[in-house]
Amino acid sequence: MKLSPHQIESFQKSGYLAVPEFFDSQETAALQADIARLQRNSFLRNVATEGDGETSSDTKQNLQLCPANFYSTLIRALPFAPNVIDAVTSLIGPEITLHLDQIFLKPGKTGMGTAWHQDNAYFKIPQPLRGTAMWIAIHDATIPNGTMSVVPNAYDSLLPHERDGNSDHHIRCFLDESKAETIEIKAGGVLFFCYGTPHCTGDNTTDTERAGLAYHFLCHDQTSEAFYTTERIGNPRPRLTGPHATGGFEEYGSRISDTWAAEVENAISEP
Ligand SMILES: O=C(O)CCC(=O)C(=O)O
Repeated sequence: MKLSPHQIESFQKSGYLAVPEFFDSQETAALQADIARLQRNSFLRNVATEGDGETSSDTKQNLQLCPANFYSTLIRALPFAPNVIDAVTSLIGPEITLHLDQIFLKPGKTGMGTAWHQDNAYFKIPQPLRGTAMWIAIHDATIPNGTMSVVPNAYDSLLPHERDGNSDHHIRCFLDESKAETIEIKAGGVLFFCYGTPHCTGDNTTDTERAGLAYHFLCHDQTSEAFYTTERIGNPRPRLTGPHATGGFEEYGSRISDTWAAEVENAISEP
């Protein structure tokens, strides 16, 4: 899927872009099956706390796995998929690197949202429009199950952030929520939002779980040498395009590009 000039302009103006049906039904089924496997094996951790930012909550759940690529060759392969590389380079390219990947899963009824924040409060790149999240709706993301909200045209200035008492590590900001847009998106759809765009998710008030798989990409011109070495803290940061890109070989020790289609087949054919 190639993004149109209108979509690219819309992202660059408002700081976000929703793309329904970015992944087809087979790819979406593969991601659903693989995330169910990770959950079955208890790889996701409840990061929700009782308001003090420390005490693990028994009643609320914000299940997270970060990074997830160590546990799933499918999740590892996805950023190398040609349509992902095409879309991300057209938004923030030309030389793009995968910064981070993570899963957020909100069980039915007890699932808790993630508070308002700007990713650049964590990442601190010089130009917040040169990095983007790609948040994939693994299940239909609706208002009742706490889909993503964003504030458009607000990426330029970094708001003050503080520790979020409802999470053991997240930070949060406070803003005028009347400017927010809540985006409902079916499973397989994608929401791109740049590192400066304020965003949050809501509680899941339905009976069924909802997950999002988030990747963060940035343009190489926003990085330093330390980004790939001392600041990496054990998480590979594969270069996806540009003269240093090796199809994942340098970062993972084997070629990952061209494996997406086979990984999808594999994930859906597993019992
Ligand atoms: O899915 C969520 O609850 C939050 C995702 C998020 O904040 C992010 O991807 O930056």
